[in-house]
Amino acid sequence: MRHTFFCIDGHTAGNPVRLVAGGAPLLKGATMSERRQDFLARFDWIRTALCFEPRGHDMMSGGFLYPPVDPANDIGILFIETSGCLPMCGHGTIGIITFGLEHGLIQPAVPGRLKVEVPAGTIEIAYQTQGAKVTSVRITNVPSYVAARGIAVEVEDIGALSVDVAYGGNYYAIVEPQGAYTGLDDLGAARIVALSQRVREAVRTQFEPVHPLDPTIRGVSHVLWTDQPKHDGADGRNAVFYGDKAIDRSPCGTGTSARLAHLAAQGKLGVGDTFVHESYICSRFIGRVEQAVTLGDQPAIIPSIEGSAVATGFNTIWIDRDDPFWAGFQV
Ligand code: PYC
Repeated sequence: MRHTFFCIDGHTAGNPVRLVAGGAPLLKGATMSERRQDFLARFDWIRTALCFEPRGHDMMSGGFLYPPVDPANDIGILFIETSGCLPMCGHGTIGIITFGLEHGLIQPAVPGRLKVEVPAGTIEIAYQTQGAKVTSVRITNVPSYVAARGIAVEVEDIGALSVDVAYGGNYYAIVEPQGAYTGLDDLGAARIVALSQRVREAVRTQFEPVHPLDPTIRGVSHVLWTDQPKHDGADGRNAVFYGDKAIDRSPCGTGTSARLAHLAAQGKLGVGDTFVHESYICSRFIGRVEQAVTLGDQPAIIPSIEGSAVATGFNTIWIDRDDPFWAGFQV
């Protein structure tokens, strides 16, 4: 038996995005969060088959378009990634919206603007075009906040670290330069991956954040290492670890949102301030603190992130049940 998925592949600021434009399963649920739970229960093999080797790789990420649950919105997105089905993915949204608009899969009610349902909530999009190309996408994201400060961890090969946890659509362990952590280039990619695995595990043994309004969103999934910017015009650089071995090639939309909430909570950013974030490979997103709000009883901000994406081609992917690796594998 063979399943066929028609995909538009590309990248946002260097990180892969696979928009699965044909083959999305019908999902049950009155919200995208409930549809996410249904997908995880019944269709997670589609995610592993499309994201893991041999059809994907450690960084693979993407999503499906769905009709919105609320007709006042334009579209729904369900994200898939090596790490699971994220509640929200910033680089994925920028790519999916770009490819969806460029290929006529998304029809905006108001040109230049979209309301998009994702499992973490409803986000707003403002986009610019030049001819048939989408040249920039700004996401006004879900409320973002700091969930914990100063979690002390002892990590093999780097020693004692103090870690904060912030939410920007996923929960991030945030590590600022301190002690033996002197900057990203001093660590190098292989060590960032190895240390991030340990930091995430050490934080998880002490603290499990739970979203104030949606208890299905819980737990630290990503690690964000902060650093000074490398180039003029940027305000900071990061390396974001996700899945088991990935470093985000983009500055990470939900990571940038979490970092904006983190800096706002420290009094280093206020409403209206922008923060140009460089990724590990020095691609950029422009973050901005849009609004101060509350989330449950937590002080929070509404951040926005702007970036752009490039489609690299169509990809018709078969998952053949006779293939010994039909559901994908990880090493
Ligand atoms: O851009 O939000 C993001 C993201 C999450 C994981 C990888 N990228």
